[in-house]
Formats: sequence, C-alpha cells, structure tokens
Amino acid sequence: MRIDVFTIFPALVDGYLGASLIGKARATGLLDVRVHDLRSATTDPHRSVDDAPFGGGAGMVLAPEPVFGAVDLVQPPRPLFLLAPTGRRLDQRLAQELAAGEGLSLVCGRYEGVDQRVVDHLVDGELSIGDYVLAGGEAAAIVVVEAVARLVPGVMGNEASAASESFSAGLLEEPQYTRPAEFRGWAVPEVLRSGDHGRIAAWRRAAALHRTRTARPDLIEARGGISDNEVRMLSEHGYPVPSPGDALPSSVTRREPSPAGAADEERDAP
Ligand code: JCQ
Repeated sequence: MRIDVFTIFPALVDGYLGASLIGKARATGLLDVRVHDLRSATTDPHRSVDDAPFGGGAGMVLAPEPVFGAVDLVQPPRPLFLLAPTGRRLDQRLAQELAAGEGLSLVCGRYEGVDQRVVDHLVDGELSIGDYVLAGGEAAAIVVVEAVARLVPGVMGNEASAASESFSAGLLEEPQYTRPAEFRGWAVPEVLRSGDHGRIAAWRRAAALHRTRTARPDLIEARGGISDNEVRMLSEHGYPVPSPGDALPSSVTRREPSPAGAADEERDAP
C-alpha cells in the first residue's frame, strides 16, 4: 500500500511515521509512505506557500500553486484527500475501506484555510478526524495513516489482533490484564487464570458487551441494541441487565437544551 502526504512540515510527519509499527512496515516494503514538502514546487526566494485572503480579514491562506505544484510533481495515489474539519469523519469502517484499496494521499492544510480551488479542482474529497479545529493537518494525517496502515495485512506483528480489536464488531474490547495476578490487592478475574478456554471466551464476550453498554451506549444503539441471548449472557456473568422500564444510565440522560444565547456559566450553574 502506498500513502503520500503533502505538508509544510515533512520532517515532523516523517519522524513520527518512521517510528513504531508503521516504520517497521515501511522498512519491510509492505508500506510505501512518501512525505512531500509543499515547498518543493515553490520558485520564489522565500519559498512562500501562503498569502493574504481576498476580501480581507485576519490570517493567511494556503495558496493553490504550491499544492497543485507539489501534487503534479509526484502523481500520488488516489483518492487524494484534504484534511479538514469539513470533511467526512474518519471511523473504523472508513479506515477499513481505505486499507482495502491500493493507496491514498493526504494534503495537510495550515493557516486560516486552504484556497478553495484545491478543494474544487485537485482533491477527491475532504477527511476529518473529529469536530475540533487544529492548527494544521499534520496531526490529522498521522492519525489517518496509522489507522489505515495498521489494517494492511502483515503490518501488525500479530495478525489476529487487528481483527479482534475494538470496533471491529461494533463493540469495545474486553478489559485486559497481565502479570502480576494480584497488584496492590487487586486481583485479575479468576476465570482468566482458569486455563478453561471456553469459559475465558464466554467471559470475554460478556465483558466486552458490558463495557460497551457502560462506556459507549451509542455503539450498542448503533448495532440495534442487545439480543435476548446477550441479556442472558450478561446475567450469567453477573453483569446488570436491562429490564423493561429501567431508567437510562446517567451517561445517556440529557439535560434540556439551554435557551439560545445563554452563557456557559449560566447553563452549568447549580
Ligand atoms: C481535521 N479535524 C480537524 C487546519 C486549516 C483545510 O483547512 C485547514 C485544515 C486544518 C487541519 O485539519 C483540521 C481537522 N480533522 O483542523 C487549518
């Protein structure tokens, strides 16, 4: 799989991706990650990549020439995405879709924004890693590369672990333990030390389900709730089960929407 990244901080992106499992996969040739400097196609003495916004206003805008120029120089694999909060939100399903392809490329925005012609006439789409604003796309690009690359067969040391992990079945992973069997008085669940692989597997399914219900009830909702079988499984392992008419857990209760314009201080006041 080939992934190209375009950035004004190539050393930053390369430094991160050179370490860890991504770096090892690059060394073995499984992963071909190429990081390109957005200044590589600039011709002016200052190698500038930004300019003031038309229409006035604060800050600078990433100009189209360096971005089109850098992309034209390498003909990177497509789809080519711009990292931006306006993009399609990355989730495990999208990471899997991208990992199933031949490759992709990422453009890191900086400054107050990127000239709209990059969006309209160069990239194939925009990708977001969440609803917050970063100072630049580099951290977001690293997140995308790591989420995708670790799903490429052979990239992880342990082939089994990527598939069995969090989100692959729409559930969180069960809690994990290692030695010592007792730490500061807290013991590892007895079942995990029993050597009974059937019991262990059943405990893991129940524990994963309980953990997901507790920490991320939205994920349970998204997979269509909990089956009768699963309710039985939870109760067999001593986990609390929903009965009709039970109150929602506090993690999913909502306060009434606050009046428009109300200050945070007002809304949060006891
Ligand atoms: C990505 N969630 C947030 C920073 C400008 C396209 O214009 C800009 C893009 C960025 C970087 O991306 C993000 C982001 N996912 O901020 C400034």
